[in-house]
Amino acid sequence: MAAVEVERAKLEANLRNLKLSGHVGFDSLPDQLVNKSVQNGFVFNILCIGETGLGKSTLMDSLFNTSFESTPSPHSLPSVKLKAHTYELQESNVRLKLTIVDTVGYGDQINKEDSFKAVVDYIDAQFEAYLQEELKIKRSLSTYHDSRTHVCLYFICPTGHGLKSIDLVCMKKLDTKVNIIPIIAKADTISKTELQKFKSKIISELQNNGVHIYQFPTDDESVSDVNTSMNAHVPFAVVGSTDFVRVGNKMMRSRQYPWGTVQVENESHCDFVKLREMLIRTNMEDMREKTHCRHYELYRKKRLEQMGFSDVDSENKPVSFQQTFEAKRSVHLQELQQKEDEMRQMFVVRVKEKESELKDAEKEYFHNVSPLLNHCLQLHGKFDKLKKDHTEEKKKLEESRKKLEDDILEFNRRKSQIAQQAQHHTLTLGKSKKK
Ligand SMILES: Nc1nc2c(ncn2[C@@H]2O[C@H](COP(=O)(O)OP(=O)(O)OP(=O)(O)O)[C@@H](O)[C@H]2O)c(=O)[nH]1
Ligand SMILES: [Mg+2]
Repeated sequence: MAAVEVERAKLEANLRNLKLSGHVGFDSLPDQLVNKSVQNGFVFNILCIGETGLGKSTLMDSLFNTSFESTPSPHSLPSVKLKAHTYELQESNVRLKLTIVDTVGYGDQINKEDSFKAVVDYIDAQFEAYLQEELKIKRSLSTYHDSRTHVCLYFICPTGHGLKSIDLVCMKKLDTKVNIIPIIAKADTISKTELQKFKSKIISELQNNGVHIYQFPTDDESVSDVNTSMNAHVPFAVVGSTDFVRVGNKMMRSRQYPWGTVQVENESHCDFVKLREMLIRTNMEDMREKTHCRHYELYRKKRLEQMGFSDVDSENKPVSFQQTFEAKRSVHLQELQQKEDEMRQMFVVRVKEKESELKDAEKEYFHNVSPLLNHCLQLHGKFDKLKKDHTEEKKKLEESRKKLEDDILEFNRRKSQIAQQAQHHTLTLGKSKKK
């Protein structure tokens, strides 16, 4: 026996039953509870899963005897989506915040393998939102709008041929997350004898595939008889309508055909009244409770375990939240330290690698580039020497040219001088001859 259970058994052994000698007043506790609940109002969330045009919106209008806004969906959507609408309803002094979630495009895709995914994700998202609110330090659960799905009405096509695989797959995925009530939609399209066979076929298919649908509770004496008999009528064959036909002096919700009228609220025509009775009038609170205590609890347990929390340690001894947190923290710090060491080692290795790469590059430089550079330097020296020689040569040539030019000038001067002298001599000779 675990230590906690031993402790509890000890406490119970010390309990004494006492009889009060007069009226104290705590017998008013249930009334206090009722008053408080009425003041706060109630929340109820319905998820309608069914193929496009199967009568989901019409049935909701019929169930709550009102007209919720709705637009028909096309058959061409590439994937399934969920649409939620919330309404504030009031009956006598009881306020109900009702959310109706509808599948849009369900069963319209060629590949229906993932049709259930959008639904599962939606339900999980509502659980997660509630869990996050619950885990907050400053939480306000009393004013929080609880959007967890309390019931899923699964609309079955009135084919008369049992369930489609999409129905079985989807219900199987959802049966641990939500209270499923399967209903046969548009039941006015099936004959009475066919309907009985159809119902039995659906139930046996659900059983054979291990799908757990919601059972109306039979542990409460006040409702156990009615609930037991109603459990035998599931799946309810329902008809919905937005039209009213006068029957006697009353306007009745009905569907009129050339051959007669189907009255929605007539129990010999369909199971609509049974569904309304079970869903709204008798078991609404049970569904709210099962959602919180069974389905949400399961989700919460899985999520907290995923996060690494547990009520017991590896030796099956109870551990507190703080101990788990501290253990997780030290593991985390160790991991961080290990990562830091690994990174440091990696850094050292990388630096060494880079150093050896640099050395190799240096070696290669001296091996290949340096001789080239030497050769270049030699060439450069030779070029400088040649340039110097060339300048000197040029200078010498320039001097010789200048000297030559001077010589030519001198020569020309002398030549003209001699020429003048010669002319003068000739003239002188001529004069002397004439004499
Ligand atoms: N025969 C029959 N027709 C019905 C019933 N309920 C609704 N319809 C008709 O089916 C058509 C579609 O009904 P809706 O209530 O819009 O169906 P829905 O599932 O909400 O459709 P989407 O939102 O477009 O997917 C309408 O023409 C309704 O009059 C029913 O119980 N029997
Ligand atoms: Mg609709």
